[in-house]
Parts: sequence; C-alpha cells; structure tokens
Amino acid sequence: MNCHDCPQSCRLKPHPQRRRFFGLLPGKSSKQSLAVAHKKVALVGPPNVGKSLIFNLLTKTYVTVSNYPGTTVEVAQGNANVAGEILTFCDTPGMYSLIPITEEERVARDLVLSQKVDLVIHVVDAKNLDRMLNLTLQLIEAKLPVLLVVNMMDEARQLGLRIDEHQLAYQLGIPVVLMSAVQKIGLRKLIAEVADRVQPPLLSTSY
Ligand SMILES: Nc1nc2c(ncn2[C@@H]2O[C@H](COP(=O)(O)OP(=O)(O)O)[C@@H](O)[C@H]2O)c(=O)[nH]1
Ligand SMILES: [Mg+2]
Repeated sequence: MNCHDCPQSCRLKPHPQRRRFFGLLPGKSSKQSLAVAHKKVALVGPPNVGKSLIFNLLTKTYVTVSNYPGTTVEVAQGNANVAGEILTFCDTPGMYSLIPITEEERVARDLVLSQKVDLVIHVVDAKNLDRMLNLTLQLIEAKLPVLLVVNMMDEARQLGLRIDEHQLAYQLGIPVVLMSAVQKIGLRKLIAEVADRVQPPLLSTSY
C-alpha cells in the first residue's frame, strides 16, 4: 500500500523528503530545523582555500552535515542572520572546475547549477590567484551571481604579493573581498557584500 492509500493519521505528518534543502536530507546533528526555504548562499572553490573556516565564521552554530543524495560526499549547511535576513549557507566539497572529474566536484557542481542558489561565494587562495580564476570565469559564464573572496591574504602579503581588489572587481565585473579568514580580516566586508547581493530589490511601482 502506498502512503496515499493508508488510512493512518501519520500521513498527515510532513514527509521527510519535504524537509530537503539544497537537495539534502537533514543531518542527525541538526538542532534547528532548516526546513524553511531561506535564500541560499553556496561557498565553492578548490580544497584548502578556507571555505569551511569562512562557512564557520558566517554560520557560527546550528550546522547540519549530510551526505549528498546518492553519494558519500558530506555537505554542511547552516543558517545565519545577515542584515536581518536568515540565509542558508552551504559549504561545498572542493572543486577546481565546473567540468567535474571527482565525485566531490560533481556534487559541488550540482549544488550550484541544479539548485537555485541566490549567491555563489567563490573562495580562492591569494597565493595562487591566477590558477584559480578559471573557475570564477566559468561561474560568471554560467550566469551565476558570484562574489569572489581572495583568502589567505596574510600569507600572500608575507610573500610580498599585492592584489588590487578594485581593479580585480572591475576586470571581472563582480564584487571582490580580500580576506584573511584566520585573522577574521575582511569578514565584515564579506557580510556587507553578501547582504547587498541577497537583499530584495527596492519596491517599484509600475502603472
Ligand atoms: N594562513 C591562513 N590560513 C588559513 C586561512 N583561511 C583558512 N586557513 C587555513 O587553511 C586550512 C584549510 O582551511 P579549510 O577551511 O579547511 O579549507 P577548505 O578545504 O577550503 O574548506 C586550515 O588549516 C585553515 O586554518 C587564512 O586566511 N590564512
Ligand atoms: Mg572544507
């Protein structure tokens, strides 16, 4: 007998699938329901660039870790209040390109292309900026709303590297934030940029 034919009152309870969010089932560690559809922000980028650290700085608590459906790849998501609006952030597995080679890359690509994402934060390592901008260009070409975070600026500065964020933002046509996540430098600017990108457009009246 399928659920719809069953006379039991349990069918009135929400089906677990309805709690899917970002395509994920809620994890065991969740203390807060993530069932409400908030705007979604995905953190993407190669491994070891600081995505998870930035995700933790943004979400602080109530993080849910779940396997992406049909895979063993874990994806973390958590809510944060940004300028009065609750946003759901998703920490994706490492990805170098939108053309996936590994299962992690396929999951990350699915998360940004198959789900409706309101903002993609592409995190890169300032020390290897030129190698990492390829994915930024792919995300822009895919017409995704992209914000570039150039992280690890502390290490880049120690190597004598200088990055002109305004020039980079102008050349790419997207907002750019320089960060040193371990020192929380750039965090306020990142939050302000995220708030700007996800805020609803001003009400306009058309006659
Ligand atoms: N020096 C420095 N280390 C960082 C910075 N951000 C992250 N890390 C470190 O880089 C490593 C990888 O960070 P993680 O957040 O796991 O990267 P992910 O693989 O992109 O999620 C960790 O040891 C972090 O502490 C940063 O801005 N500066
Ligand atoms: Mg990580």
